[in-house]
Amino acid sequence: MSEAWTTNESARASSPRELRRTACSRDCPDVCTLHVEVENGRAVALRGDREDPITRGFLCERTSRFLWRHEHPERLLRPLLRRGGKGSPLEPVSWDEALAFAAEKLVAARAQHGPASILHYRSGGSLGMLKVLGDYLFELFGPTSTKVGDVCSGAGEAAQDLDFGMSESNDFFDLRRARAIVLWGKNPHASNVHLLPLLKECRRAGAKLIAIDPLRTRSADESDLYLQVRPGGDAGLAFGALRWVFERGLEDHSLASFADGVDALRSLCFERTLAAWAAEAGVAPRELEAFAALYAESKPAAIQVGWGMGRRRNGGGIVRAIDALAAVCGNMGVPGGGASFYYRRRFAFDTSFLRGPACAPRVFSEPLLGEQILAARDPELHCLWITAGNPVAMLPDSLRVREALLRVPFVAVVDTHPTDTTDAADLVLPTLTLLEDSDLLGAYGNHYLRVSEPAVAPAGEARHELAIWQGLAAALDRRTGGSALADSLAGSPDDWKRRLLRRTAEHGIDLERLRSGPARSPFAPPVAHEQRRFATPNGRAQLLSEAPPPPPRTTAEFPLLLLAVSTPEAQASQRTQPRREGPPLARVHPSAAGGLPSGARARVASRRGALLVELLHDERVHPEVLHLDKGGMLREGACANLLVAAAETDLGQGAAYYDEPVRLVAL
Ligand SMILES: Nc1nc2c(c(=O)[nH]1)N[C@H]1C(S)=C(S)[C@@H](COP(=O)(O)OP(=O)(O)OC[C@H]3O[C@@H](n4cnc5c(=O)[nH]c(N)nc54)[C@H](O)[C@@H]3O)O[C@H]1N2
Ligand SMILES: Nc1nc2c(c(=O)[nH]1)N[C@H]1C(S)=C(S)[C@@H](COP(=O)(O)OP(=O)(O)OC[C@H]3O[C@@H](n4cnc5c(=O)[nH]c(N)nc54)[C@H](O)[C@@H]3O)O[C@H]1N2
Ligand code: SF4
Ligand SMILES: [Mo]
Repeated sequence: MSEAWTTNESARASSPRELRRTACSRDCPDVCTLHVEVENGRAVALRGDREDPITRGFLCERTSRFLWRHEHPERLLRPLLRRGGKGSPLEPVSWDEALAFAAEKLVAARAQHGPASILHYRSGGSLGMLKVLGDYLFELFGPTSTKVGDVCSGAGEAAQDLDFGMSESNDFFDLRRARAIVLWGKNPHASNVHLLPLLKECRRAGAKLIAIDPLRTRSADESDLYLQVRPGGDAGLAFGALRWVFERGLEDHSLASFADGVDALRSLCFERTLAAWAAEAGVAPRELEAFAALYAESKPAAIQVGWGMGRRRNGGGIVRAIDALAAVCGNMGVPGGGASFYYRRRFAFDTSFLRGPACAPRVFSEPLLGEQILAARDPELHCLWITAGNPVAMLPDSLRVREALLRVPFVAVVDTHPTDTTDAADLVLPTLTLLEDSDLLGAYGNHYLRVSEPAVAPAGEARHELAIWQGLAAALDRRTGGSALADSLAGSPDDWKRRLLRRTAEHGIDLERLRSGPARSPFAPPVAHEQRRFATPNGRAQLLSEAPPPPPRTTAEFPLLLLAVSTPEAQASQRTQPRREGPPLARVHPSAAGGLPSGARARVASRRGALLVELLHDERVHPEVLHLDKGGMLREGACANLLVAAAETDLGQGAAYYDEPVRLVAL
């Protein structure tokens, strides 16, 4: 259990306060160590651990306010079932009834239509590694259909897999050795706040900061050089910078010894003038040159590639172009360098009991989920099980996703709070919040491993996900005879943690060690791709030889591109504070408001739909962009994704969220 002790402060008060330590499990690169103050069994305050080298004693806005969400009156506290079928209200039922109902539906679907008629969809409500046990149950029961692709980082990871054999980053603190740092489509003030103290430190030590973003973010203000690139124009910027480098012979002198495709890349860069590349990027030629000079002449230089850089039709190609710039300038496989996109968070854990999508009888592409469910035949989809995700609000083409859920005869959702997705579900099962949960965590923005342990007891009848899978396994076994599923899932959360930690334990990182604080993964070298040995088939970096298609052109009919990106206030669709009254705010450059005044209500229309918004003029937004907050839901009238067509990225089956042309329509 968690360490617990009485503070001096609370010793003075009559009711003792305990401090409990756990880890934040949200889909966030940081994975903070949390201190939870508990009074009479209730969490009353949250703080960031001072000793955790990443957390440094502070939390982000969304989690410092998490108690609001944790104690929200709408919190799911009992299983809920639509007894009267679709359209009837969700009514409380016992766990036994809920699990028996689910088991009956799953067993009938498997018997009558085969395991391909069942799909388990899991998303990022928690980064806890024990969440894979839900995947495990569906694999054992089927294997059933599964999702493939990754709307979050699929394109970027696939790009780096091609270029470098894997997507991996130098140690978090290695940034201290960089002479220049590029925040390429990355807004740490919103989505990676524990990078900020390190960036500040690096700058004080003399590193130059470069920001590239169609939105002038706070980081842009703090940088030495800011380029307001055209949305999706980044490949042009990278190729232009590469041309500048090749023209001056500034490429790494040993490039040919570790990279394939140098000549083809060079020819590609010389196909256009610097001015033409700058035009594609939407920046002035002198800005492109200033960027190329600062990046190429600062040795070493580190690029921090934002996770959103791949979320375009040509997003994989864009990340490949950035990778190529890093490699050509000699910044790969060296301290202080890198094109850091992802820290391999799952790699340390032993999940060898899972077989993965290769064993599935059918796969559904995550970005195309709605249309693929509707189109599914032989068999049609009969059961959809959704865990830790709100696909209706968060996947593209929200109305189509909702239509698909309403069409599937049985939809079960495991969540902590009501969402657009529970609104379309037949059965809703309540699970634990991050303050109640017990799990193992690996971060995707640093190499630390951490353990979460319950700070408070579960609210109402909410259950640990493992207990839900075990209950469902037993109910399935009862219907089919035997005990195979329940036997396979047996064990406490700690038993499973130990199982997943088998490999790290050989290096001294076992459960007991993690309980004393975060530990760096023993498998992550301080410098990724060390000695410029890459995990590609021939051990060499693979430079791209073809330019990705240019970014989408805005048209007279749809003069803006929708950019709905992270807001500090929410974790995707999970709010931790009340929503402001009225329609969501849409920010546009004053020159792009079509004469509508700031504060006016208007409709944002795309080819897929329309959304009522309140307009805000904002000089910081690129004139071709309409900015909304990520995470709005249909139930709040704020769902940006109802505007977005479902389309896959060029690589990795990601979602092209940021390519949607829109226009403002006066009311
Ligand atoms: N507060 C908060 N934090 C979060 C999340 C959240 O919802 N809220 N989500 C978490 C998750 S799931 C993830 S994956 C990460 C999100 O990681 P990201 O998606 O990378 O983060 P964002 O901050 O949404 O977007 C980063 C920046 O990319 C810029 N950008 C968009 N298009 C382009 C382009 O074409 N070129 C360039 N150069 N820049 C572009 C945007 O303007 C934005 O400022 O953050 C995590 N952290
Ligand atoms: N327009 C636009 N759309 C985007 C993005 C964007 O930048 N722009 N970003 C995309 C990205 S990067 C991502 S990762 C996705 C995120 O998409 P989702 O992962 O679907 O996002 P959330 O809204 O966080 O939904 C997670 C749900 O899990 C629940 N939950 C929390 N903890 C637990 C738990 O322990 N167990 C279970 N079972 N449930 C839990 C939460 O209450 C919440 O309802 O959205 C994508 N959608
Ligand atoms: S959401 Fe991220 S930054 Fe916020 S407390 Fe959790 S891990 Fe830390
Ligand atoms: Mo994400």
